[in-house]
Amino acid sequence: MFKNFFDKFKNKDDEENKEIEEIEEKEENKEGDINLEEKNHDLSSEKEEELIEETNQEEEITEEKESFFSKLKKGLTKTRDNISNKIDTILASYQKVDEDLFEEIEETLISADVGVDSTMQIIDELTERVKLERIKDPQEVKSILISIMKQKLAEAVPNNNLDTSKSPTIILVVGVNGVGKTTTIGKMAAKLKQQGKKVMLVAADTFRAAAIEQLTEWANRAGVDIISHKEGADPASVVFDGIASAKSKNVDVLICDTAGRLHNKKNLMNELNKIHRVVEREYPEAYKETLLVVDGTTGQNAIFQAKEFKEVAELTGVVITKLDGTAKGGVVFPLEIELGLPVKLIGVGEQIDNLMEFDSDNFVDAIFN
Ligand SMILES: Nc1nc2c(ncn2[C@@H]2O[C@H](COP(=O)(O)OP(=O)(O)OP(=O)(O)O)[C@@H](O)[C@H]2O)c(=O)[nH]1
Ligand SMILES: [Mg+2]
Repeated sequence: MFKNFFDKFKNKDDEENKEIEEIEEKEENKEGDINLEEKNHDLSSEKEEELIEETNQEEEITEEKESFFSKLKKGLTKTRDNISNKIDTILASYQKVDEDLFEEIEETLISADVGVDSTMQIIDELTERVKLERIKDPQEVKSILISIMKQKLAEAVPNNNLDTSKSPTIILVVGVNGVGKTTTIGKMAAKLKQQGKKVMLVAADTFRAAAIEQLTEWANRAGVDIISHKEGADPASVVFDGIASAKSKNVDVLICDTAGRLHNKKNLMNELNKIHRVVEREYPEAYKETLLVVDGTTGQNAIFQAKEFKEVAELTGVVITKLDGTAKGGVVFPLEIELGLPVKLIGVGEQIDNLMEFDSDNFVDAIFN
């Protein structure tokens, strides 16, 4: 509307404007030389400022990357001690590369919960590469091992990204009790809110009142809305209400907490199916993620849970929590290599900002460097 208004005004005064422009042009040409000099001066100082700004931005990005990496390293201290330090000691104790050396590396990986299958694949490839590249010095084995571990993860899961760029997105968070579902949801909500997204939580773990209270606390901490019913309510109906509210408030990301305390697989399957049906029916336009949360300190148990949940739900990714408190960070490998599940986030502490995006190269670097 305003544009039309101004356009009209412009037409009316077009002739006058032309005259003024011509006069201004003449005047400008007169002062041409001086202005050019000034302009050049302005341009060079502008460029300088731009350069300084660019350098500052680059420095900020490098600093961010560094603080991300040091946070990751700190979170993985115990796993690093368990894998990297042991491997360093082994390599230092060998004069030449032989069968025993490979066996000791294999034992180390298995004891750090890398999983038998994944370890075998890694060791087979390591043996082959060492032979092919005629490696004689045990010290050179480490960098090859690192590159194989990165390669194996990248081949198994090319993309670990938790995609929240689409709006609306609905994330169902599942997992057995005590693994860290509610805490992870709180951390995720805070992160997404910081990115400028409108987030809403759904308390579909109606198993006990404390679960609803705990999620409400996290919603307050993160500064986002929450939809909840009373203890014992039908979880699918809470999700139904959550979707209705999300639609009316134009929410970008709706995150649903679910109960982990179900008696058996059939119960779990029924409840998750019911929730899925509601989501499909009421929110077909939403991009869906179903994240399984596993507790990193439980090692092989986490793998077992992932297998079970994979059978009853269409998982799009895994969150491994409590990696700060465990030397069993190796579980990433069987989850991705044996089960093909993308690890999308990792929990490295109880605080609101202790949730990190998973990147396989960074992960391997953090446990070896
Ligand atoms: N150290 C550490 N503790 C964590 C992390 N994530 C969660 N926790 C702790 O794990 C405990 C259980 O977390 P919850 O979020 O309540 O787990 P849940 O899966 O929702 O449990 P239920 O609702 O009982 O099924 C809490 O004490 C959390 O503080 C983490 O990354 N690191
Ligand atoms: Mg919970």
